[in-house]
Amino acid sequence: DSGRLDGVEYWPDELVARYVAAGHWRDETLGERLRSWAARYGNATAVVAGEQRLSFAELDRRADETAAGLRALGIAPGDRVVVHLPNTAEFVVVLFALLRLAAVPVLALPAHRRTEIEHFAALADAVAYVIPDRHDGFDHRELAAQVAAAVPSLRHVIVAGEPGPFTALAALPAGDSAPLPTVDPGDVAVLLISGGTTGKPKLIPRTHRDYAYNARASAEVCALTADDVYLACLPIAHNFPLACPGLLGALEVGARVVMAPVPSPDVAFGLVERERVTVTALVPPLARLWVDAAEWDTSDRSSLRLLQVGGAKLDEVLARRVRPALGCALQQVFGMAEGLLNYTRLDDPEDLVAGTQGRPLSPDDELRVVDRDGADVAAGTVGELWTRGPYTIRGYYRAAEHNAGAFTPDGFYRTGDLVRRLPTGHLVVEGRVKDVINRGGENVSASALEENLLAHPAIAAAAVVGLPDENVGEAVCAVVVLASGAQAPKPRQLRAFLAERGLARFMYPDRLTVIDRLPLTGVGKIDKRALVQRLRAGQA
Ligand code: J2J
Repeated sequence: DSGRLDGVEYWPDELVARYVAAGHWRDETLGERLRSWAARYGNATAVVAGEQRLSFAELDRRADETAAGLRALGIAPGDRVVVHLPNTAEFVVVLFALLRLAAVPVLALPAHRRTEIEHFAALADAVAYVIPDRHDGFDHRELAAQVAAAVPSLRHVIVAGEPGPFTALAALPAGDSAPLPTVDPGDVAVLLISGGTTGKPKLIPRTHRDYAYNARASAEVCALTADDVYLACLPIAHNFPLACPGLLGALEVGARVVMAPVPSPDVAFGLVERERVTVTALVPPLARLWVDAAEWDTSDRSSLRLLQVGGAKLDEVLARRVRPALGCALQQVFGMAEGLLNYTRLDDPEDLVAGTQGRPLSPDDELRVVDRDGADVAAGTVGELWTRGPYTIRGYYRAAEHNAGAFTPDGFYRTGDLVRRLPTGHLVVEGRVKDVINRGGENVSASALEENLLAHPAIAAAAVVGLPDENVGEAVCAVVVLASGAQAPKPRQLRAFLAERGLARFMYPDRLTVIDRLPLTGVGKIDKRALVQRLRAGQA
């Protein structure tokens, strides 16, 4: 097709036929989905952000107006546009406007800064950059000036708010009512950012039909209906709150989406009470804050029925505290922006919900658990997860060289995640392939040690990393955050504790560092890369 973006690996014809025949892939584009939602749900509230409330019909109209304005600026089908907006109504309007123009949003996280934004903008040859004026104490217009100076393809900076020297989103040229371009369901809809905490982030091309399926099937697994109210706590540009089921899945069924400006319980609990929120999604460090805060916070959370937790391994002890503390069900989600989503099901027994990271969303998700040589491991043993399916990409955007290693010749994505598969099909995440520390020839699993450290009553959070060491090659460094009011365990006490738990001696940390808070990624996962940098610089 002439409309197809370059630098994208599309699915082979036989799989296209299969996913279409199965009914997963429909003749639908995300921009057109909004039109049918507006027809069906009309004046019902679609999006709540601060004091703004947009109905489905208003959202539809504003998306059209903004699309016309962006087109009048010169943004054309296939153009890439870096969208760097926090959880606001503008994010939703701009997203659908670009989708309708067949322009491709690159969905940056609010926490991204110059290094990341310049990398995305240059890699994608972005023509425009959409920003808030200020957010979280940071002036995005200053960043935009630097990015515009460094990236020659960038022609427009569009500002939600006070524009400074740039173009205000609220004052785009009027545009005309010429028909919008026809968009092919197999075309790239959005470029997501990869979550990997090693190496430069990659761009992930998601097509209209695969992403629509991703959202629709996720809404079904969560039994989402028009009576639900979804609270977007995590940054909305991230795959989890955007489409799992998130914003897109909620709108698909006529549910309302409430944008939380920050995910902390002091703000979010107020929104839960005010808007009668039924569902939300968090990463584990936030889930811990919520569960702890629920012990003393008296706001009314009785509307909550489901808390999704994913993005990193959820400690089983914390998992079991969710229902007693928050009065709602837990759903574990092991997902990735590259595609594959695993969910625990609403009717799964408690042990599976607390102790596993769920099972694949689609009957057409293909999973292999393999050893170092790429051979399938025996059932129930740990190996690397490889996957292929109706909403898993076949390659990163403009990354042919990297793709040769990250994907198999027959199109499986090598996730880099170590998992164990139970007879029920549920997966238990056992760490990352690269998160294994080679200590004098012994393999130390960072996640296994973290799990044991977290069992210590004085330890509230833990991250284990390897650091170069003259004697053992890589030393095992445990960085911990103490529980409030707790004393750091003495090395001898900690060793005795780990021995008591049956941990092999070579797994004991060589170094224990106590820190006030662990560095987090843009979506709120523990950022091990930043942690290693700090440790090497002697700052932790
Ligand atoms: C352990 N590791 C997990 C889990 C993700 C839903 C939920 C999460 C993401 C996400 C997402 C994990 N236990 N429950 O996109 O839609 C780690 C794995 C995985 C990587 C993907 C969604 N859930 N992970 O986190 O693209 O290592 O997506 O490969 O940001 O996070 O990161 P990301």
